[in-house]
Amino acid sequence: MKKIRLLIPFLLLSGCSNITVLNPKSATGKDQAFLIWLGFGIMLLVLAVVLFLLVRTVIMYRYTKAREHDPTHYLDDKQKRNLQLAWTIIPVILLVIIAIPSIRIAYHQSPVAEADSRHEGEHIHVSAKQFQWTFTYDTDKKENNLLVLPEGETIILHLSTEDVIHSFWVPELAGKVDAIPNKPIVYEIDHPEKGIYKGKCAEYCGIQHANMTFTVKVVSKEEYENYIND
Ligand SMILES: [Cu+2]
Repeated sequence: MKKIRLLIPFLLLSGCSNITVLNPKSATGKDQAFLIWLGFGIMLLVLAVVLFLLVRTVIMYRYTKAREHDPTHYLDDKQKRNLQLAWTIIPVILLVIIAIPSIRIAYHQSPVAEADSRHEGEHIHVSAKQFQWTFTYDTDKKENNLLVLPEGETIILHLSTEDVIHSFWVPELAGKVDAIPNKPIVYEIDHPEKGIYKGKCAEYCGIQHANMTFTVKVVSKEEYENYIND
């Protein structure tokens, strides 16, 4: 009972709100969620096999007066070799299964320096400062704490900061990406879906950090054009 009471504050502290990164609304977010589920699935598989073997071993090779309790004692050399091969090769295969999509997605999504920006798309400048986000469009339209995006396009964000390090994060779309002083970087969001999302600063940046939030509105291409030409 005492142990259960000890657990309660941890449950409260863990926060029970929806895990929005697992409800992605952009191609970028979907790739990230895929990696989370892939890693989680393989972890569950490994856990199930290890628990099964543990319970099986504890029962099959439990101590009795009649025998010694060394499981490998009952295996011949060939069985031991096969076991060692299995627990070497299978983890390598699992790591390769995780590594291939991880490297592909990480390479595709990594923020790059301005000079290395690779793709065409809607360019938007994102400037962070304590404790506010400013979004500037090609038409010189400027707005604080509201980011409007066209649905289904490739969005190219040019991230910069006027003071300390901040981190751009829209859990349902993409992020977290640091905005670093004197080092503008480019980050892409692919194919956002229509909707209204919450964004926040994900790097502790000062006393009002928790209030450094913004709203993301993904609208049709037409509404977007009207907005930035307004
Ligand atoms: Cu911040």
